[in-house]
Parts: sequence; structure tokens; C-alpha cells
Amino acid sequence: MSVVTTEKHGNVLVIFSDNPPVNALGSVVRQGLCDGIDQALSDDEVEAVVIRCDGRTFFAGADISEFGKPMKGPDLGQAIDRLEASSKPVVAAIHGTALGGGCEVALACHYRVAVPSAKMGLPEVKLGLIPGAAGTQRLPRVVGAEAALPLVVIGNPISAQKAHAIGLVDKLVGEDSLADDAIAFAREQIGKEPPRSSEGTANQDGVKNPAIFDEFRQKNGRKIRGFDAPEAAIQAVKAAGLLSYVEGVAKERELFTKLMTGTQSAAMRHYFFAERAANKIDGIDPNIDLIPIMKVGILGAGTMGGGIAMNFLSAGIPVTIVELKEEALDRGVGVIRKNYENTAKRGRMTQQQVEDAMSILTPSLSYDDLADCDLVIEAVFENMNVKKDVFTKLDGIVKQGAILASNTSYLNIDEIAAVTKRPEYVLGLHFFSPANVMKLLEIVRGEKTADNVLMTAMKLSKKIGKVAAVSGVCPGFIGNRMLSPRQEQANAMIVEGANYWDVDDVLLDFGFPMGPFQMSDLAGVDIGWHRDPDRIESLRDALCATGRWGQKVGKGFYDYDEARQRTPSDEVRKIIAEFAAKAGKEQREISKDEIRERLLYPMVNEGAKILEEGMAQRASDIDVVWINGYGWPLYTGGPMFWADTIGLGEIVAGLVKHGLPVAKLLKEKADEGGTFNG
Ligand code: 3H9
Repeated sequence: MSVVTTEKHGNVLVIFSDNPPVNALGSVVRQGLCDGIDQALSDDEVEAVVIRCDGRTFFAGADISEFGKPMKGPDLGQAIDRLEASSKPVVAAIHGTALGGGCEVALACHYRVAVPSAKMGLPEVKLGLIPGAAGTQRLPRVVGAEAALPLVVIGNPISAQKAHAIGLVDKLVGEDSLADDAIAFAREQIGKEPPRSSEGTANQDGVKNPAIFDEFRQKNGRKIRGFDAPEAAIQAVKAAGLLSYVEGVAKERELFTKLMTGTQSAAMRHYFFAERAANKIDGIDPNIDLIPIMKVGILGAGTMGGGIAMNFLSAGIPVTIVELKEEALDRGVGVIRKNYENTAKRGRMTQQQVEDAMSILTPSLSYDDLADCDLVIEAVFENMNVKKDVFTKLDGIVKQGAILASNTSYLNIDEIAAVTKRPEYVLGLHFFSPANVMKLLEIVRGEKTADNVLMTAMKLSKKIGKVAAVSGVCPGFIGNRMLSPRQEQANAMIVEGANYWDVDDVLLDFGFPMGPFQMSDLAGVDIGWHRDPDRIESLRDALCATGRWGQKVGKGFYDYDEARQRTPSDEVRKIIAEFAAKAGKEQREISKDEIRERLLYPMVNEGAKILEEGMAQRASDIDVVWINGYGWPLYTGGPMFWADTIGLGEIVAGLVKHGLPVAKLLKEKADEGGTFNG
């Protein structure tokens, strides 16, 4: 049976799609839509049509897994043109998420009705694309270029209410009566000339006021830096006002095809599937019984503990937060409230939501209050003995069957688990700072961690809005382990003669938000410093000895002005030169190419070692970690996908040229002309 079926309700034909999980518009669905409309047009009894989906959502877009493969059946543009051309009114009945091609189907229908919980959007830019089935041409004609720009260029979906307000949805209908309401609405349209989106005139706002395009570019400069698709999207929306509909569609096709065949879109489509693959754990049944997490305990109310707590509070999960001293506890709780208040001030939360989140937070000075938690996460000082003490105590207090997690970014989870009588309930939950903002959660699977404990953490990560990836136990896990060789090379190069600002700029040009020395200034050059100005064993010691502790004191590697703008410092240049002379390092000019290769190739090499040792399940998990935790540019697909695109042979040759080690797996793959990502 086809996934698209039809059902006659008197004079209204309902065309249904039931293509789980998200009703993607694969070839069978496209063909089904064409057949459905043919049936409606050839049946004299039918006077109106409703298009509706079964399951959790209206069409969530084109089937991404078909991209790059030969087209089967009608393409989406052809299929939906037939809907719009229908002489009988066609109504889209929307629930769930009408995204991408799904939104384009809705736009081609003559009318759109939606339940209030529905969302609509054109997220193609997030896949390095623009809409390719006339969405960039129909949408501005319906809602105007100004309202279309954020939808097409930024790609975030909007609520049905917002869609209704801008004219994208004609009517909001009952949450539980979509099927009947859509049919009734369709009947009301019988006998009227159907409005066609391709003939809309709202697009002229961009012609009357062309400044909106530049203003939009400027306002969103930071968000779209480095990405190709947003600029193409702006051009397409602009074209919708300047060209005829047919010419505009041709322009959209030209831009779409260029993006589709480019590296950025390949990288971003890789990432789409990588993020979802990272949720799957080889050898564990995805339907395994999970441990219900109704209450979470956090040990430590510092920056990290507080940030971690906010994730759960925001998701409506009660949190007990424990500190040893009243003052630290009060300060921690105060910071959580302030963070929420600031979010509310920016309009991203209501005051009621702030109060709701705070009302499920229980501050405490006693470990005993953690006894009935289902999950306890410690965020105390990063020291093995301290962690062991904490876990011994927690093991004695927290109920059996509860999960004990460490937020360590580096330490051996197995060693920590070994001090408890329940090592199978112990794992690492490595949040990234600021923990309430950063997307990544590295889940560290101990040798004895039970399958259901791991899956519980995985599912919970989704509930709190994190992107998770599993790492095995190794120093620094996936992320920090790969950061180490980059930092080593950065430090080595500036002592060999590279300008430290060039090192930072190479990474900025590559697409990172920050270079290693800017990062050091931001975090504090003095973090972990022994505080003895006479003991100078590293460049960092030399900087700290002169009071260059970073941004917080206005000077670190860079000098900072009041607006926190950085300028390279003559003093630091001298300090480096003296340090290099003492270390007997000859100075030479180092090109930006060499800097890039020496920073990034050793990371790929470390990634290969991580895979070789089975510390990551798949190369794409490493990409997920680096994109979400360290600002690796999404449009390159992550370190391992990027390495594939430039060629593993090239990486090996670069490592050898710079006298750097080459991992066995990397060498093997390069020799056989292989890639990390299939
Ligand atoms: C497009 O439409 C281009 C057009 O302009 C024109 C072309 C000519 N295709 O995310 P989930 C899979 S581009 C194929 O975990 P959720 C997904 O891989 C498209 N597969 O669920 C996963 O598989 P698995 C524009 C897809 O509830 C499963 O479905 N549209 C697609 O958290 C469940 O997904 C988009 O970019 C797809 N389009 O979120 C929307 N979508 O279970 C992309 C999902 O094997 N999709 N899958 O891992 C989403 O944003 C989310 O999936 C959605 C549901 C919000 C719908």
C-alpha cells in the first residue's frame, strides 16, 4: 500500500500521508501527492481537497537521504505546482512541523490551517541549502520579503500563531479537531477562485525599500559569517521582488544547485545525520528500560554546578543543589536567579517561567538531602582524591538504583567508580562552560557503566536540550584530548617565531570563534599558575610574572581597551623573544599555511587514535563533539569530515613534513585512499 492514501468525505477529498517518522517527502510521497490531486480533479463529486499527514508531523521536508542520488518520480517542485494549479481549492492541514519542502507544500496549497502547537519554517540553510521547491519565491509573495528574510536566511521555525500573524496561516483550528476543521474550512472555499501564492504581491515591500536586505545582512553578520547559504537565500528573496515568478524560480534553482553540489552543504548534511547517529549506541537496544529521572542532585554551586542545575530546572526537573558553606550556596543560587532574570529581561523567558524554575530548586548544606535523587552530578574541584571522597560519601547516602555522575573534564571515571559499590551506576557527564548555554554533553562510559544507565543519560540529554556524544575513558575524553596537541603546537610555534596573533587569526579565518591565545586571555592566563614570579619554566609563567593575567586585568597575550578590543603587545613580543633565546630556540618566519597545518592536522591524528582505541564509536561522533563544544565551524563538517574533504593523504603528508607523528589508522586509511566517514 502506498504511504499516501485518499479518503472521500462527501465533496471533499482528503489526501493523507503516513510516512514515519517525519513524513519526509520521498519519491513515493511526491508521486502519491500527484496521484491524489489527479484523482480529485477527475472526480466530479469532489469540490475541494485537504492535504493532511498522519503520525507526529506534517511533512518535515524533502527526504534528505535522497539528496545526491538520481531523482525518482516527479521532483518536489513539479509535484507541488500541480497542487497550486488545481481548479478546486486545496487546503493544507498542519500539525507538528511543516518544514522545508513541507512548508513549500503548504505554500503551494491555496489555504493553510494549523493547530496552535504547529511550527512552520524553511530550515534548509541549516543544511547549507536554500529552499529548492519555490519556497523562496512563494513565501515573500505571501508574507512580504521582510517577514520572509528571517525564515529563509536564518532558518528557525516559527509558531503557528506567528505564522498566522504574518499571513502564512489562514486559520488556527482546534488542537484535537484538525481533521474535521480542515474539511469544514475547505467546504467554505468551494466556488471561490483559489488564491495562488505564486501570484501574491506582498513581495513588493523589498522593491519599495531595498535597504531591508543590507540591514538584515548587517544585523545577522555574526550568525552567518562563513556560511554560503544565507547570502544565496538573501539573493533569492530579493529576486522574488524583482523577477517574474518563473524567472525567480529559475534563479532559486541556480542558487540551490550550486549549494547542493558544494562542500558546505555536504558537510552540513553530514552533521545532520551525525548528530542523530551520536544518540545511537552500538550493541544497546534503543528500547531498553530507562531509569526514570524525577529529581536531580548537584554537588557544588559554583559556575559549573549552577549552570548544570539550570539545564534541569529549565526542563522542569526538580534539583537539589548542595554546597558546604552557606555563603557559597547563597551566591550560587543568586547567580542562577540572576541568569534567569537576565534571560527574562531579553524577552526569552517570562517572569512566571523564572519563578517556576526557581520554585523547583532546593538549596541545601547537607549531602543527606541528596538521598532520594535519581541522578546526582558532582561538580566539585577537579582532583582525583577529592572526587574519590565525594563518590565514597555519595555511594553511602544516595539511594540504590540512582546514577552517580562526575562532571570531570579529564579524570579517569573507572578509578572514581571503583570507590563505590555500584560502578555500573557511575558515568561521566561532562558539561561545557557556560553549562546552561553550551550545547555539548560528553557522556563518558566507564568500563562497568550499565547499558540502561548510559541510555538513560543519552535520553536525558535530549530532554535538557543538549547534543550528546559518548566517549570512552581516556585522558581528556574526546574533546580535551584533541585540544591538547593543538595547544602544544600553538605554544611551540610562537617560541619558534610565529606571531601569536597570526596563530589566533589562522583559526579565526578557518571559522573558529576564537584562537588559543584569545581563549587563554579570556579564561585567565593565571589559571593553574604556581604564583611564584621568580619561577619561570614556561612562557605562561613569564607572562604571569609580569602581571599579564588576561582580559580580567586588561592585559594578557594582548592589551585590551575598554571595549575589550585586543591589540598585540610589544611587551609580550619581548617576553617571548627572551624566553625563546633562553630556551635556545632559533627564530624563523612561519607561514599561515604551516600554522594551519600544525594546528589542525595533529587534531585529526589524535581523532584517528581515539577511533583506533575505540574511545569514540564513530568518526562522526568526534565531529559532533568539536562542533558543539569547541566552535569548530559547522560548514566544514567537523575535524574528521573536514579531513576527508581535503584528503587523508594530504594530512599524512603534512604531518610528516612537519615532523609530527602519524597514527596507524590514519596512515592505513590514507594508504588505501579511504575516509573516516564512510
Ligand atoms: C528540503 O526540504 C529541501 C527542499 O527545499 C527542496 C528540495 C528540492 N529527511 O530529528 P529526529 C529522520 S531540505 C530524511 O531525531 P525529532 C532523522 O534522521 C529538508 N530523514 O526527530 C531521524 O532518523 P533516525 C528540510 C529525516 O522529533 C528521524 O527522522 N527539512 C528528515 O527530534 C527522526 O528525526 C529539515 O531540515 C528528513 N527531512 O525532530 C527538517 N528529517 O531515527 C529536518 C528527519 O534514523 N528534520 N529525518 O536517526 C528535523 O529538523 C527534525 O527531524 C524534526 C523532528 C524537527 C522534524
